[in-house]
Amino acid sequence: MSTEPVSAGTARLHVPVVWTEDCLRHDPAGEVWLGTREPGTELPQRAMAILGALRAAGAPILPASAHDGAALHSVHSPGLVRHLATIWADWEAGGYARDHGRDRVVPYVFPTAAMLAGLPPRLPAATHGQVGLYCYDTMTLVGPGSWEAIRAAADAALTAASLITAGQRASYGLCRPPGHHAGPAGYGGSCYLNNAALAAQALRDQGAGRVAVLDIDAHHGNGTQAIFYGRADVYYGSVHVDPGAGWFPHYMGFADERGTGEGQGANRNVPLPPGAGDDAWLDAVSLLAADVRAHGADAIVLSLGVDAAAADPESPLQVTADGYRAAGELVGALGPVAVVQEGGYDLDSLGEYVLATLTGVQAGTASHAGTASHAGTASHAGTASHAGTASHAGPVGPADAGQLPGADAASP
Ligand code: SP5
Ligand code: ZN
Repeated sequence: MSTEPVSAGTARLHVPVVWTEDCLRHDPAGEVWLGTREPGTELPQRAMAILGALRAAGAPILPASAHDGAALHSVHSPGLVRHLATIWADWEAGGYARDHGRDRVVPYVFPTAAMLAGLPPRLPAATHGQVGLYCYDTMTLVGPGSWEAIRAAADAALTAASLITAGQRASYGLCRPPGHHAGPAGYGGSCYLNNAALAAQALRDQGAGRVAVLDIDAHHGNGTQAIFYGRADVYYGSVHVDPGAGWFPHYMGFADERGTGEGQGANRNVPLPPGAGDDAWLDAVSLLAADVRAHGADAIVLSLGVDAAAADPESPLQVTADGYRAAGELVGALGPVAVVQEGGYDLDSLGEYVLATLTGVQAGTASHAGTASHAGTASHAGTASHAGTASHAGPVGPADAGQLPGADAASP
């Protein structure tokens, strides 16, 4: 190994990549934007592009292990989970596809506050009415294989979290569909279940006293924010294109959203103007990293969207692959990191950007190798001699497991 020539471009990636082909089964077949069906950008080829780049870099690829439905209820309402699991079968049984030419599930009535005028939402009798209770936009379609992929993505994130608990310094869940726009009881933004939130909650349940979710997708992770907004034990920090400048998710992601109750101060949004590049973006990541150090975290979940890339069609941010590598290093230095894939839609550069980020995470985590109190137990080729566990006072900040609210604080 020491005789192997290593240059920046060819360094091996040792971060275990969790992947299951079921993630390819979701075929949204476009998105309805402003009333018109468009081809959409959340394609199965995204996952293949990422997988190809990571495989070429020598990363170990591990299968996701299956988790039961109850694992999904740790951050989501049973109603949402049941809806996602059954809506396609109901849609087919209702003849919407066969008799009416509606080949995907799309809502058309939404129980907004403006409609309900204070009344509680009921579960509509009609299948086509029910969709709007759970799905908050028209861009997040459900089809025949969607549920299998949604489950697989959640499994990948949960497996990545378990690897951290077992002692890995870094892990990566190649999740598709993405998750950070999915909230406790609702989905949208091409997201169905919140993979990163599931990973964060799993890390808590497996012994991490405090967890931080850092979100560097180009869009604000409104779902993750909503899930943890009232909690001090899971910090959420996000850098994203300013929703106040007209960008999705439009209604959330502003700088004055700082958490509520016990969670006051444990939420931080750094909105950037359209056109912002590496300098402003990395300043924001540094600010969030400092916030995590001040707050304390035994484990980190990195919501990795690479749609801040200059070439990405879905965001006006102009971040380079070097910028992402630097961000990965900053985040990796904070503690053990479970990386979870979010957005990123430029098929030509996606793989390069994810690899750059994971390479940075790997370098960053090397800076705290051996600082934790006992060696890890995970045994994957190429990742040996890692120290660190999520269940002990972590490499950063105050550790205070035991005084913090438990998992039930997140019950939707
Ligand atoms: C996970 C993630 O990155 N979700 C982002 C969802 C944001 N989608 C916003 C779509 C806005 C409309 N797209 C414009 C297409 C123009 N042809
Ligand atoms: Zn995004």
